Amino acid sequence: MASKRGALIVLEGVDRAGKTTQCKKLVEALQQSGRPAEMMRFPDRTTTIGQLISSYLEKKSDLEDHTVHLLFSANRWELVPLMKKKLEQGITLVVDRYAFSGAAFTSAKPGFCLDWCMKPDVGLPKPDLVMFLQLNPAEAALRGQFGIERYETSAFQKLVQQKFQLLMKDPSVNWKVIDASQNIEDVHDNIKSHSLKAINTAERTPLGELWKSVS
Ligand code: 2DT
Ligand code: MG
Repeated sequence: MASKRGALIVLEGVDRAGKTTQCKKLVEALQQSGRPAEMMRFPDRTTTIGQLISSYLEKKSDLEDHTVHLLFSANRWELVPLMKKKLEQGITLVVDRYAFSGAAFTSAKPGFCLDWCMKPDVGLPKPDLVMFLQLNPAEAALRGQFGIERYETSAFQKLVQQKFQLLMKDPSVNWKVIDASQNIEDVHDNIKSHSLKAINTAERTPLGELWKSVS
């Protein structure tokens, strides 16, 4: 029996916008309303590739910039079989960061163009919905200091934000910008209503392939 597939829902945004909190709340809300849902996050630091990435982010090791970019992508590809299986089983996946973070972060480094950065992720399962949690730097600063991991500086985050703005111009991706400066519950309600729509649409639409039109 062909059952209804789950939706692939991604949350993106700059540091401290509340992605992880909102992913957890969304999964809980979906489950409580009787919709099977699970959370995933990228990088997934639990795999062998993920451990290389984690050590790089913690500055315990150095990796050449192209190399680490490809590892982030490989870390998504290695989970694709599992993601597809879960979606086919009707489970909605709520994902904390995806290929958009991959392209935005690496292309914020000197010498990288957005196009090259997108290439390794072309053909990944295409999210049914990508919500960008928008928070301006002044408001982000009120939420506390940056951490000590790689990329956690205001100068770099500003460049990343600009790259996200470019990625959001792509009409082949279902982007929704969420005002992350509201309180947690209001942001959650907003995210939930977009997600419920996406889940309904996904039930009668085949899973797409990301950035396939990129030449
Ligand atoms: P967390 O703090 O969310 O664990 O992210 N990053 C992430 C990349 O540079 N490329 C990618 O493909 C992904 C998914 C963003 C850890 C950092 O890793 C960055 C922040
Ligand atoms: Mg972080």
